[in-house]
Amino acid sequence: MSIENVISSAIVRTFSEKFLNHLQVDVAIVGGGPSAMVAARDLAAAGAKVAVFERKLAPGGGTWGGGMLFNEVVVQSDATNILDDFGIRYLPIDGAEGYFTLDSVEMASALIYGAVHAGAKIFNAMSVEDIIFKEGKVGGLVINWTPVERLGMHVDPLTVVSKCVLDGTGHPSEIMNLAVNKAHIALNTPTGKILGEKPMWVDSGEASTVENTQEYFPGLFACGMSANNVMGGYRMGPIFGGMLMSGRKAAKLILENLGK
Ligand code: 48H
Repeated sequence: MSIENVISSAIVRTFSEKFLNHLQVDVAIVGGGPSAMVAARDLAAAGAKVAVFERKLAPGGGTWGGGMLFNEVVVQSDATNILDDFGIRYLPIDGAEGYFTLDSVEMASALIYGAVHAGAKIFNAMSVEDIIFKEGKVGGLVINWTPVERLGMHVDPLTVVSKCVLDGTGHPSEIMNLAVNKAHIALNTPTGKILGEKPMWVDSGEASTVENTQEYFPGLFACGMSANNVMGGYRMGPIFGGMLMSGRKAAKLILENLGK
């Protein structure tokens, strides 16, 4: 066999095995942002079978760009234990006790590595375009390659069956929107609908991101900015402690749901 064939065969075989093995999972996570990466790591570390579907080539979501492309972010002391779990370093901010800066590239890469190393499988360049909704229950995701989505190619999708779905799609809450607008699900919000993100208020946004991380319909959870958008929380700019704590809370709630 030629080396060219060995390389191609090995890639096709190992990818296919990985993909086949994750067409049915405990938890299907949409989006590979910071909240989702923490959730994926905690879930996988606790023994759940986890697949993450990320639209872009690189997971990490809004982490990489820091604040306005200055590639540093801020995390508060409530969340430094999560940074420690991932081996992410941070520096105190002079005159602002309890707040730290960290390199956003270190954070993004460490979160991704931590999730994968714990056993979560990340499928990048795959977009979630719909949910499975059978007999009133959310049963998983409908996926397609992002280039297919971007080029508007008429190609039918494939599916991933899961016990729980976690919407980690950030500001647009894409899965919750599908749940409300296509499945006509009444979410666990005051109106049953998506309340919509409010303007910036750092402290409130940080607290509400964690509070709003919950199960919004049986088997359907939201974390990070998606949860905040669903429940009408304030935005907070480039402070990421709330995202990390939201991911941890989502994992805890889902593990309880799975009985793990
Ligand atoms: C596959 C998808 C789909 C889809 C979206 O926005 P994120 O970084 O996620 P969070 O909520 O963990 O973090 C939010 C944070 O980055 C942020 O924006 C903050 C703190 N903003 C504050 C402010 O004031 O603005 O990542 C979401 C990820 C992205 O990578 C998307 O590409 C991906 O989800 N995604 N992947 N299928 N349908 N929709």
